Amino acid sequence: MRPRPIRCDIFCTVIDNFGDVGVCWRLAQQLATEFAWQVRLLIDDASALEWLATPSQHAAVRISDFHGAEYENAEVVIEAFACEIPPAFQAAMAARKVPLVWLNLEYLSAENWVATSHGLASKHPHLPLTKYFFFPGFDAASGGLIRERDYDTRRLDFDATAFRQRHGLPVARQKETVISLFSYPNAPRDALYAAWAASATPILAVLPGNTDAPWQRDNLRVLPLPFLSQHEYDELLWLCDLNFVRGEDSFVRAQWAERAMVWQIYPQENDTHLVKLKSFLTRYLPVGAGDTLYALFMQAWNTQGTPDWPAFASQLPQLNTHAKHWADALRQHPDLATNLVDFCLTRLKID
Ligand code: TRH
Repeated sequence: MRPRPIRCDIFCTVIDNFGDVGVCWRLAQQLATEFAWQVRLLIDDASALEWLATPSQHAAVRISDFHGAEYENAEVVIEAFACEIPPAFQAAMAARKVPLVWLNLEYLSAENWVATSHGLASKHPHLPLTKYFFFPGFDAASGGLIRERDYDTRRLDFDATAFRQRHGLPVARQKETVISLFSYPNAPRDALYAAWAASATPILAVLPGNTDAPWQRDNLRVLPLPFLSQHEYDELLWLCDLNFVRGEDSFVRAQWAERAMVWQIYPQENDTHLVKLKSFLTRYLPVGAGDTLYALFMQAWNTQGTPDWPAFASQLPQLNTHAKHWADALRQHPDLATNLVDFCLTRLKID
């Protein structure tokens, strides 16, 4: 008799922006299509899925409202980003006769403490339940990064010309640098636009998720695009010579894209995000390169400074080579969904 598929509930609340839903949707898709798990996404605001998901993806994952959903005996329950599963649901989990695995999927961080926190167990204060902390990360001591099995195939099949036509990108000018720009409103974009306009070679900036009209100033053309599906957003990252990304998920996708990238980290109180930014740069850059033009540019981008575009642009070829080596090194570790499945099956005592 074939074993019954693992049932998995993923709880997600959308705090702001799209990272929470973006990560949960990717994970849900992977567990369903690559591991044949029966996945339900319990979410308080599914509106972003209208543009983020492709129509065919909807068949793979069931979507329920976060509040009031009944426990259906799932073997694995994932609470994304400490979103607090409703108490009645927790009580129903505790009443299950056979043990289940309850995970809290945490935010991505490059900080060293992740290695000692990943996989830690925490007993529920009064119910017979244990919750495990599952940390994404950049090395083997963490839960890894989301990366789909078909990522390389999709990339090989990517047709840049068709993408340009589909999204109305203008005919490329000679020596044009194509840049995607996805940032928070407080990024010093005007300073960058001024530098791009004054650039010696032409620049096309593509702004996904932006409803402004296209505009042009000197050597800069700016093309806003509607939000793309996650699949098409990957394609945009592959198309571009440089990608500005933010938060968590687009940041990871830009790394898989093997292109130079500039990251705007999600801002936190007391500037704790700047510590996290530094931890990432320490990992990402070769030893002793903490004060390179690249690090300075990224710091300026994250602190409303004035990013030195000409200096940065002169490093672009080396940065692209580095991005490839970085992705090669990351690929040596299993991806997050594979790690998560192993973790759960071990605890469920299933081979
Ligand atoms: O939207 P974000 O700023 O999300 C943030 C962060 O995740 C942050 O850590 C979290 O605390 C906060 O949300 C609540 O950036 P992020 O993480 O890149 O998420 C954007 C998602 O949208 C990602 O899945 C990529 C996707 N996307 C598209 O699919 N198409 C697009 O056109 C664009 C611009 C993004």
